[in-house]
Order: sequence, then structure tokens, then C-alpha cells
Amino acid sequence: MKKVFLVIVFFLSVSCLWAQSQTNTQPNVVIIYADDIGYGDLSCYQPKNRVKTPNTDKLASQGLRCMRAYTSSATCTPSRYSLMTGEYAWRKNGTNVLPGDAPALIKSGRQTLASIFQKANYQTGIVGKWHLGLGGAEGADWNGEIKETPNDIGFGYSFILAATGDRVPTVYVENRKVVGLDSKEPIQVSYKEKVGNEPTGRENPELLKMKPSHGHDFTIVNGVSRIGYMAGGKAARWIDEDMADIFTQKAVKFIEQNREKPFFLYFSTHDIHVPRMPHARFVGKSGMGARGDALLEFDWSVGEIMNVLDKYGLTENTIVILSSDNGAVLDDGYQDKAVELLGQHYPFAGLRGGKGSIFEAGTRVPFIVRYPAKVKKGVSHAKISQVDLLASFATLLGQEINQNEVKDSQNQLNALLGKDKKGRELVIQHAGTWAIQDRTWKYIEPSNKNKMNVDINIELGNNPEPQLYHLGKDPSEQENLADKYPEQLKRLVELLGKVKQGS
Ligand code: NG6
Ligand code: CA
Repeated sequence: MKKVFLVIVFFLSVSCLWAQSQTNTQPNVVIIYADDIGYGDLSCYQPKNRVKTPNTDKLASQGLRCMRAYTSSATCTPSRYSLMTGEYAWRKNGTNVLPGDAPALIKSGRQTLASIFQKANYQTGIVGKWHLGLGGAEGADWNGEIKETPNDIGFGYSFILAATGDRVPTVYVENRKVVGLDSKEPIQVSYKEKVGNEPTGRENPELLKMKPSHGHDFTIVNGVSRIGYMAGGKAARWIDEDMADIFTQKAVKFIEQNREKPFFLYFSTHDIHVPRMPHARFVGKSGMGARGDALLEFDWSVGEIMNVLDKYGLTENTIVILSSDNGAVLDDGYQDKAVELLGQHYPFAGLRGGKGSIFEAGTRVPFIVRYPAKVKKGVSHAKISQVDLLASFATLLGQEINQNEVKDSQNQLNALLGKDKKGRELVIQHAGTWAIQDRTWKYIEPSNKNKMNVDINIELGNNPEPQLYHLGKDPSEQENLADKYPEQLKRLVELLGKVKQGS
């Protein structure tokens, strides 16, 4: 009897130790997701840029710098939707750029990138921009307990800005509450009519420290006129110049507090989206105006994350992925001299289009993977789509995915870790119309929408005729070969049709 007991004790201890060693070897994961940083904005992608990003360059030199990585859409909300859900945003209505009072797009309990980690016993957190809506059908209750937040879809902790820096309400939300709200001064938000008596950019432009170039002329907060009307909540309003410091501090603290356990952090910076209002210590430092200064601020945030990982000996076993939600844009609605002061800086890296475009500069983005324990340093030309992060991490963590919801995410773990040199067979891009590309060819579906976004001076890539480009020989999509290569065209049209049907 005693013998049997000892044998049981022995097996129990061995399995306990085994479980513990499993947990200890599970890598931490940090996704640093920039806003509007283009394929060529970081000096590790464009060494001749006048603005240098030394921390990001160091991260890249210690890991894998991917040259063919894509967001699935060319603006923020749809890209983030597919990153989180593993489903292309165009399969779901209402996934265009959301206003600040939009209800939650991803409903409670849905499987997400974050819930995969949570299920695998990770501590999970988001710090930074959300832009996927909050609250039930009527939107968020800014003055009470907010329902349908990131906390309902896999994040144990959240500290977010609901939409964008240029949209009201200009307050932070921590878990389910607006931070620093004085209940005597409730927040009102409207995107339809004026609420309260506060000045707007349209009526009182003399009050502005940052003037709009198009749109952005509603309620003035902190000297900047925004999209949408807001009243109340004065004590809770953010100061744009402190935003990167606050987000970075919160991200660092999350890592410090969870350093003993495996953790997943989605650190979604506001930089370098408009309004570009970096802290005084970055102002004037790039010689390129606010856009360049915001890039320096972004790079500083990256450095702080690297420092805290080093400080606690976490660097080796932490996967850091750095990417962006869409391609570059210069003047995005404020007079911040992004165009005039650009000089020798190459945000588009010679690619056609930019933010909002179906051409390459809309969705091809920087993508760096650093994981010293497992990923060899170097450069990768494998085709990567951000929609694949969900299935790839599910594979890494041994988690099942819900095939009914996670429709488009493929397991591309080996491409992410640099072991597979090819990656995705086909990449799907969306920006009003669709594009599909294999290793060599790219087809853009005909569209009668505008060819140009004249406000931001970006070619959208829409054309009533089918477009076919040989990306191998013509990466800047200059020569439409649709008439010359009808078989290639037909092949890609059919392949795209199949992807679109697969809903
Ligand atoms: C556009 C805004 C632009 C930016 C963008 C969303 C105007 C004139 N332009 O509508 O400034 O906010 O939406 O950017 O309002 S994103 O990166 O969040 O997709
Ligand atoms: Ca964006």
C-alpha cells in the first residue's frame, strides 16, 4: 500500500514539475502596433532617411526584418478588426473607420487573438489605441460602467483611447471606466449635432494651436479641433503631448507586474497618427516637423519596452512583433507641415499609393519579429499577413480555433519565426476594392470609386479596368499588364472569387 502511495506521489511531482517547466518556457508576446507608420518610415527599412529610428533599428538587427508583410486593409478599423478576429473586415458590415461613439464591433465572448492567450493562462493586456468601438447597440456609457470593452474579448487589462486622437471623446478608458472623470461634469458626445457651448474649430479658429487642413473643425480640446462634438468631462480630458508618455508608462508597468507569468501585451501606440503633438522633448528634434518628431517619440517608446524587457531578463524569451496598421500619409487633416518639411525621408519607399490605397503603399508595412531564443537574425521575404497572427499563435500555444468565426487566419508560424521562406501563397488586400497577389503577380479588381483622395494627395488605385502588375519586376505598379497576360488575369480573378465566396 505504502509503495503504491509513493509511486503516486512520485508521478504527481514529476507532472507538476513538467507543467511548471512548460509554463516557464512559454514565450511572452508583445505586439507593438504603430499607427500610420509607412513601409519606409523606419530607418532599418530606409537607411537613407533623414530621420533615424535607432531603437527600432536595434530591434530589427536582433531579429527578423520582414519585407513582404501586409495589413489586410489600408485603414485603421478594418486592419485592427482582422488582426483581432482572424476574419477579413470586408466580410462584416460597418468595419470602416469608426466614429468615437461607435458600439463594439467585436461582441463579448468572441474568440480573438487576446482570448487565445488568455485561454492558455497568459496575463493579457492592451495599452493604446483601440478603434473597434465600445458598448452595446447604443454605444458606450462614458459616465458609468462601459460594457463590451476589450475586457470582454480576452484582455485582462485595458488602458485605451477609444477611437483616434482626432476624434472625441478625448479621454482614456481604463478597463470599464473613463479615467479621472468628475461625476459632477458628465461627458456628452455627438457626431450629429453640437452639444454644450464649447468653441469649435469652425467658429473660433483663432483659439487653435493646431489648425486643420481639411475636416477636423468640431469641438476644440487642448487647442486642437477634433472630429465630433463633446461637452463636459474636462477633468478627464487628455493632453496630447503627454499621451506617448502615459501609454508607454502603462505598458512598462504591465510588463513589470506580469514578469513572473507568461504575458501578452498589445501595445498600440497613437504615434504617428494626427494630430501629431509629441512631447516638448521631441519637438524640433527631427528637423522634419511634427511628423518626424512623432516618429522619434514612437522610437523612444519602442526603446522603453526593450529596456524593461532587458531589465528583468525577459528579452531572450519574449517575442516582440513591431508593425503598423496601414501605410503612410503626410497631410492627414492638420496643418503640421508634413508635406513641406519631408525632405530626404521616404515613407512610401518608392511604392505607389499610401494610407487608404489598394496600391502597395496602402497595406505593405514594416514588420519586425524579435525572439532571440528561437528566431535567427536576418531579413525575410516570406509573404505575411497580419490576419494570420491569430491562427499562428493558436498553434504556438496549442489552442483550438473556432473555424466558424476565424475564417481567414492561416497558421503561418514558421514564416513568422523565419523558418519558412515563402509564407502565404496568396495575400488579400482591401481598400474599397480588393487585390490578390501571389509571389509575382497582383490583380486589382475594377472599381468606379475615386482614383484620388485629393485631400491627402494619395492615389487610391481604383480603376474601372482590371489591373494586373508584375510585382517582381514592377514593385511600384506602373505598368498594367492585364491585356498582355490574360491567363494570369483569369487565374487571379478566379482565385479572388473563391476567397470572397468563402464566407
Ligand atoms: C479620416 C480623417 C483622418 C483620419 C482617418 C482615420 C478627415 C478629413 N480625415 O476620415 O484624419 O482620422 O479618418 O485614420 O476627417 S485611421 O488611421 O484611424 O484609419
Ligand atoms: Ca491608422
